[in-house]
Parts: sequence; C-alpha cells; structure tokens
Amino acid sequence: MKTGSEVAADAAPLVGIVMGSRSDWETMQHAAARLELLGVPHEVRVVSAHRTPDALFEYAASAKSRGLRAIIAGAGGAAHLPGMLAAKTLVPVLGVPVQSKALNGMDSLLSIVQMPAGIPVATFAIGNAGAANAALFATAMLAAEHPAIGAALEAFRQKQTDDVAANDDPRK
Ligand code: RP5
Repeated sequence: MKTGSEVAADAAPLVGIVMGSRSDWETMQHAAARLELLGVPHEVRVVSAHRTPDALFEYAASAKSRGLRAIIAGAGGAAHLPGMLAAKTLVPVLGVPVQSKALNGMDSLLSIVQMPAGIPVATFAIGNAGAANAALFATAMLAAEHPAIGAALEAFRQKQTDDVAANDDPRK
C-alpha cells in the first residue's frame, strides 16, 4: 500500500502552494509537510506578484481548469500575492502572512487580511502556524468529497488529542 506522500505525489494536484519568493519556503514548507502527511495531492511554485506578474495571472487563470480546489498563497511585506490571485480565480485563496524582517509580519498580515469587500482571501496566522493551519483548512475543505483525505484528517486530529492526554504532566 502506498504511503500518504506517495499518493500525494502521483495524483493531479488538488491544492496549489504558491509563494512570492524562494525565501518564503522556510515558512511555506510547513504547509507542504501537512499536505504530504495527510496524502493531499499538491504542487509548489514560486510566483511573484511584482517580479512575475504574467506568471501570477496565468497561474490563477488556469487554476480551476487544472483541478485545483484551493490555493495556499504565502507572501511577506507588501503581500499582494494572495489578493491578486483571488482577483483572477474563483478557487478559494488561503493567505499566509510570512514573517518579514522589518515589521515581523504585521505588514504581511494587514496586506493580506484587509481585502476590500468583493474579493475574499481567508487569512491565517503569521508564519509557520499560519502555513500549517492553511494546509489543515484546505484539507478540511476537501474532506467531504475525498473520504481518504477526510479519514487522514480525522486520524491526525485524534493523534493530536491522544498525544496531549499521554503527556499531560509537563514535568515529565
Ligand atoms: C515578497 O517579498 C516575498 O513574499 C518575500 O516574503 C519578500 C522578500 O522577498 P525576497 O527579497 O526574499 O526575495 O515578495
């Protein structure tokens, strides 16, 4: 039997993870790791709103027809990538504010979360937790239609619960 990550690698991607720079991978790898663990087929790309705007438009415009059901977009600073993607596709965009050096990610958070009414971007916490939770949220979005993914998510949540119960004395 194939492992979750083997299934995820073989199948057509359901989730796209995109980021504005290779430097965002340190954060966004936490999204990829969760999707891999849960057997969610996904792809990973660097697509910059200001350095490769044409690639950004092409990525968003083709996302739905390529079968993507969610796009997790991470960016830092003047983080317009998630909003620009959302402007060009109906595929739900989950924004991850990358922790910037200058302002610790407050700039990224406000850039992503403060979308004017009409083009929504679901916004997650700054940094690694946001990347991980965006992946778990995308997984939950897929769970109803993909029973194997739903079962993997349930098992993940149960293990988390069990781990707390098995280690409930912080002195040990
Ligand atoms: C944004 O600028 C990227 O998302 C990244 O977080 C930030 C810095 O990019 P680099 O200068 O590291 O390429 O576009």
